[in-house]
Amino acid sequence: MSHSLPISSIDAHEILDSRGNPTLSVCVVLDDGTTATSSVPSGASTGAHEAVELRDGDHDRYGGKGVQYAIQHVRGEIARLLTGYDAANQAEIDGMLIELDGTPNKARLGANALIGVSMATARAAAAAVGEPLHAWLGSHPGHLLPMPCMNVLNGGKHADSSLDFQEFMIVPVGAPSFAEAMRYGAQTYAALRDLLHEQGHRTAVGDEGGFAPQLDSNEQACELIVAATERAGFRPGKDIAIALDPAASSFGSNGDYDLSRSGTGKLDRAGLLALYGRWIERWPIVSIEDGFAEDDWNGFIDQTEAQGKQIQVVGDDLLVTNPRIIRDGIARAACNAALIKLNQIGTVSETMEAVRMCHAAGWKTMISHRSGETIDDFIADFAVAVSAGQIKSGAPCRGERLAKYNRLIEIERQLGARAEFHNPFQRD
Ligand code: 2PG
Ligand code: MG
Repeated sequence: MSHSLPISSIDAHEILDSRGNPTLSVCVVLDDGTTATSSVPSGASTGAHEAVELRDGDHDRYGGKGVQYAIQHVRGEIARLLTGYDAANQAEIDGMLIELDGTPNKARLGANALIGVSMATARAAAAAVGEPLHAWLGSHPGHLLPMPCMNVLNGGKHADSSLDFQEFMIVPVGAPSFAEAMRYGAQTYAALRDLLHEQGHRTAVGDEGGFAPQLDSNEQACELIVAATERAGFRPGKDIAIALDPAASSFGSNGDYDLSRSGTGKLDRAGLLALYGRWIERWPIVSIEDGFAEDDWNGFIDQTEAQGKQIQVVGDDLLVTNPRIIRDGIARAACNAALIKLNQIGTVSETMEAVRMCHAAGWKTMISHRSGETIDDFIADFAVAVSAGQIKSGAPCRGERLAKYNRLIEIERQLGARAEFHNPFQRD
């Protein structure tokens, strides 16, 4: 099937993300009048090797976080280059963006500029041919809804809580459908709020919608999740499992880790691995992301070897959705899954390539939001398009988090009997 959907104009302007920081809204218009927009998310615990998010650095405006240069690049160089080209040819458009930028990490034009254009182009093409975005992006008919991993307790760089670990997620592994998974998650989240309240903890939420209490230890977070699961009438491990994103680069490097914020103290690589081992025995943990720092490849390799049969070992800051680094990660058996974030690499095509590479190696994938988000729900369609198997978009709380989950509920409804949903952590 060939399409010719020439781009007639591209524009961008500054909007605010969920932390009140500026970001880009990009608009692509086609010759036939189809108009599509996308907006760009932003991380707080970013990997050192992520594609570069271009910020103005003018401290009188948004503390230096303005994105006026990135916007000028979209309106200027990028619009001039892409006008007249076929929006239906995503690979060609993305290749042109990469070449125009000309740097290995998209530092010149900004990955925030590039991903905004790349996503809006995909959306415009899908709209022009009258297909849902997930069907347009999917090279084979993808009908698999992802397992939602909901971050219900926030720590690390995402909250002022006492938790060293950034994310404690609940995973409704026993749910029969995506919509039911959201119900399991939301009811457990509500039970957790009641428990925290009864115990005299704050129930204010962090950046990703999870609670951010002052607990006595990281362990207490897992205890509370299990208690909330039971209180909500679910079975820990059978209905609701736990996934962690310690985001260890934020409390350590090179094999030395400092868990003083929670009172655990300092641990070396082996000590941290042993701690995860005890946790896996004690709680229904199915996945640990960035359990070690991004420069501690040996930590990941050791964990995959020692614990990779029991749990999913996910690389986020380690792999930064970069096909070149993922190839290395696969060769070194550093993980058995990758976190996938479009803005870490900067184009839709490269993100799809990253997912393909993972699946070809037998790795699992989890599509991810950023801690700074907008109501753009691109990642929901993307997760279905690539049969990712998992998604994380924060807690079932805060509109920018729910936008993605609610879009997936809609996709599931639209797919009807064709929709598939299963537990990616099922052991045969
Ligand atoms: C992560 C992400 C998303 P951030 O570490 O996985 O939860 O956080 O967007 O701050 O990098
Ligand atoms: Mg992470």
